[in-house]
Amino acid sequence: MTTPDPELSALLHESRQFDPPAELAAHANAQPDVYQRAKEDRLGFWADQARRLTWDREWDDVLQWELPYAKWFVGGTLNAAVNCVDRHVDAGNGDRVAFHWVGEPEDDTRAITYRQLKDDVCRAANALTDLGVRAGDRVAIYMPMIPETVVAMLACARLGAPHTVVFAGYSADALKTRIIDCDAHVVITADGSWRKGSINPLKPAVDEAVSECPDVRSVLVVRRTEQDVDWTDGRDVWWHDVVDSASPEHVAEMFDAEHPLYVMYTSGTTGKPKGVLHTTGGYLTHVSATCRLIFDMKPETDVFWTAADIGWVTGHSYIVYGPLANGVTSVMYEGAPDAGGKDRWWKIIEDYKVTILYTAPTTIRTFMKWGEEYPRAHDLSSLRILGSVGEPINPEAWIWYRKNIGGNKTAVVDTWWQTENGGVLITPLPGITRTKPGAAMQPFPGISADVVNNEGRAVANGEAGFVVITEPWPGMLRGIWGDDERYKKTYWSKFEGVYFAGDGAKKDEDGDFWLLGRVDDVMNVSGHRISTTEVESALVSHPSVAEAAVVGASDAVTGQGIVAFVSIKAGVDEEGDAGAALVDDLRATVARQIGKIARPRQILLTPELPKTRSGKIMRRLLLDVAEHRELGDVTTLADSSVVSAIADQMEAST
Ligand code: 6R9
Repeated sequence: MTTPDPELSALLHESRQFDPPAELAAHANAQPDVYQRAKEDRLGFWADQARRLTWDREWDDVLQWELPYAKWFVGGTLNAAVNCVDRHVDAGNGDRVAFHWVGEPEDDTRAITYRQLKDDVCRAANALTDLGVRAGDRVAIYMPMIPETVVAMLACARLGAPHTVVFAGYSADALKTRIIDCDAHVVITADGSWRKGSINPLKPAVDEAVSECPDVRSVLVVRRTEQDVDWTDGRDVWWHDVVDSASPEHVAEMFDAEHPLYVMYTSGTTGKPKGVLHTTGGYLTHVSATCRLIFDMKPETDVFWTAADIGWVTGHSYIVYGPLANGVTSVMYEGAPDAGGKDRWWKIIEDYKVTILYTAPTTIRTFMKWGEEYPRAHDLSSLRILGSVGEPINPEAWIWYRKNIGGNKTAVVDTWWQTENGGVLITPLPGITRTKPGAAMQPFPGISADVVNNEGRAVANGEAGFVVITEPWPGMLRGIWGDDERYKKTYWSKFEGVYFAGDGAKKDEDGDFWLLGRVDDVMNVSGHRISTTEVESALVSHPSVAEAAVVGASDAVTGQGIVAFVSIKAGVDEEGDAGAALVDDLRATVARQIGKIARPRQILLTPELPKTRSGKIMRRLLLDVAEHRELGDVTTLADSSVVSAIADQMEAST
């Protein structure tokens, strides 16, 4: 691992700055004294945030910290679903819309009030109880972007049964691995999902996955796309049969603040995904506070839209738990950004008068490619805050976003965080921060972050290094499911006593943070984290493949694009059509084992891969090749002619 080179980053030449919009600043939930308050009494600040939730019993201690294990709000009890739903109804806001749900087919919309959501969550909790789900049991959720997905998650939370939501773009194999790893006995899914006007079947993937999960006893199926599905009697049950008829009365049990809320799988540097564990009180405090202070949520007037998938942590924290804990109205959209036209999003914003939009740079770059005429055709004047998350946002994309979507008047918040963090850690505050396009600026109040060099010492302003979090925070992961050693090794062994994020960053002359991307082998494709090892393993599983090396090459649209270098076994025909067919087959293999999102952008069939003398594949050089750069240092190679041959081949192929 090398320290990121700040000179490689064009970000450094960015000098534009933007003051917070005056109107926003005047009424913002976060006023400038918030930083000072949190600095003077960090735990007191977090306790104040926690008090905005409804607790059944208040905690005895805000924090107990035994490195690397934190317990927050120790002794406190609460129920996450009650905090997200019931208490808003009890406070007289039952008629407020929780979700304006927009289906992909036009005119397929639903408005769900907090009262309806409460009834649905209670029904689902009763139905799950009938299926034998008890506090502590894990439930796997493999669902499209429909309201039932939120209901399913909250029903699990209500029962204290940690959910594990598996992104519906993942394959049967990926689903199986996750079900087995967290030992879920119940799976919730749908017949299919809509994607650009066609049906993407989900139930067959669940059938395939579950055929190898002997402990799964129930599959609860929502009818969404209405095509025929195979049915296993005694195991499969329709949601409309058991949930719709269940009682809307359910008395929620209160759980310890540290009771597990969910497990979310994310890629690590080895092939096996990590089950990141989040618990209840600290997590809910963190996501609720960040919603209120970063997105300045005003439940009476705001319409919030996180345009992300629920299967990503961003969906968990900023579609489900954070906005609902604040009692705000959200938009939830089922489909692709260009379903029904390249202006679909802008039409949604106009129709629902969305005030806050949160999305990823990869999507913003796609919109840039499509052109300004699409947003221009709609009235987007309701917007007041734009958020970005998932990867570094290029200054040009930031400026484009603010100008074409924000009408040059909104605040833009570039929020840095990770699945492991639970909620945002480094970000501007929209009514306070003078923003710099491309910079995530400063740690959120109550968060202690720094940039350190190889020795773990804080770098001076103007220098780059590794992002570390130096104090525990409420939304932090509590471990990796079933793998304590990996938890310690991945996050707490690189530098003593601090959390190692795996990202590079630079602190500029003012001490503001500019994130520079991952320093390990995790790629970021359209905001999805995919490990190089995972894709390599899939490729190598193909009978014709000898070896594979995968790199994430920078890509103008997706952030990184997967480029695979594959050496095939002797005797396998790779000339002409046979080679093309093999490449197709390899892409299909990756799609099957991991998901379509992991299909390489380019596969180069090469006779050999460049290796060190000790046999390690030199991905760094392959990245140079994939990005059409001069080759870096080749002196550690066993045979340097291998990589120059690959470079020639790459130039010939593009
Ligand atoms: C929330 C989320 C985490 C990785 C993280 C970093 C990258 C996220 C970023 C950003 C620069 C930002 N990342 N936000 N990089 N600026 N604003 O994305 O979680 O899927 O776990 O990914 O994403 O590299 O380490 P997750």
